[in-house]
Amino acid sequence: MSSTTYTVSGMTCGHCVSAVTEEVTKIPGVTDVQVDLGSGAVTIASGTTLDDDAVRAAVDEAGYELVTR
Ligand SMILES: [Cu+2]
Repeated sequence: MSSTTYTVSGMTCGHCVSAVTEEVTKIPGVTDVQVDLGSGAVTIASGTTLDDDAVRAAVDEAGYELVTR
């Protein structure tokens, strides 16, 4: 079990938060997703090592941009 914090740009409201949470939750192995709207921090807990490309793709799918890692 590990957790990684990424930064996502473009989120402006609770709807954005739920869109990102929904897509990221679909990544295999992800057990929890916490989004801080103010800072854009997205903390992802997973049972396996996260694939940064999968996170990037999920955030992109939601309509936002991964700005770190
Ligand atoms: Cu929004």
